[in-house]
Amino acid sequence: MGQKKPQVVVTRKLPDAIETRMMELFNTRLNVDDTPMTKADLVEAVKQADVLVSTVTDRIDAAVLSQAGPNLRLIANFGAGVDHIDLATARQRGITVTNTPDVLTEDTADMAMAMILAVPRRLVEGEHVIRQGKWAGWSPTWMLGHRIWGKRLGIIGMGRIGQAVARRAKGFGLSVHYHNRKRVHPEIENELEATYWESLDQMLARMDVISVHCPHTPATFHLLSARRLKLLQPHAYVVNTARGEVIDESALTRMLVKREIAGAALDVFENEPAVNPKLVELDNVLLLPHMGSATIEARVDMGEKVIINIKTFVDGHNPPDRVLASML
Ligand code: 8YV
Repeated sequence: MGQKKPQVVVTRKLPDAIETRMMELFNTRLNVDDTPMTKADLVEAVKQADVLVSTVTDRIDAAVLSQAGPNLRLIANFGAGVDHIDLATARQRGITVTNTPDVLTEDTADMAMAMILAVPRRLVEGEHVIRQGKWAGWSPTWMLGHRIWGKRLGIIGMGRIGQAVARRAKGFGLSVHYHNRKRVHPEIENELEATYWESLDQMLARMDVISVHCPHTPATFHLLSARRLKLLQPHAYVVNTARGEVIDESALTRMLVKREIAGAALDVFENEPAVNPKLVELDNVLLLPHMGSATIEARVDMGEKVIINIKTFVDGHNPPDRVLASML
């Protein structure tokens, strides 16, 4: 006789192939019209589910978890970042949390690299000129941006994605600098020809481009504070594909408005999907709607990871991508 299938509640629409496989393997409740769940929906979901498949748009805080039914044993997050889940409360209640690292590394790094190139070379501005019918023809001194080759890139957070960005940056002739809680292995440092800065403040003051790749945790909230942003050189660019909360968005916006730094490329924001309206008015800023891992390949692979995490967990094993509060 087969094992009883777990009740799995999926909070958002996932790729078809993933949903179909989940329907085969588990008692799955899908969200086919993809309406983001309200707090009340989430409470209902945690009451019913053995396993909750969450995404970045679900705020699974202590208030939600306090209403979880006795059966909720696993939150299998679709995504690498877990800052929307109260991990401490989950642990207290004996709920395991898993995520989907690795499979989105290369795509997110591609997006970061594209953003590192796009603002200094004014890609979006140029495109707008043509679409608005304002191109009067080539001129030797018009639409000049800044060279990337030979400049210094400061990476904040040298984990998987930070390293993948560093490899790309090397190919574009950038010299790689980084700040991380821990210095990475000398072999990796050598391969990337990367310079470690124990002091983030010192690194910020010397870089041409800063790219953020650390998770959002209590320790990294507003890591790029108003004070630290002031350390940047006036010709510096800031790129963020990690989490909006790592940068004080209001302070960054004020500096961009006053042209105290050269520009920014942001794929993530403090209050998504809201974007500071002042940012939208600026031409030295590229704004993207949290698209870092948005390839069909990444989203299918993320779904596969979710399935593997659930399957191993319900079969009584440690799921491969357990998130431990001590990792953060
Ligand atoms: C995902 C992300 O799209 O994985 C992450 O942490 O930020 C994104 O790439 C999102 O989290 C899916 O839940």
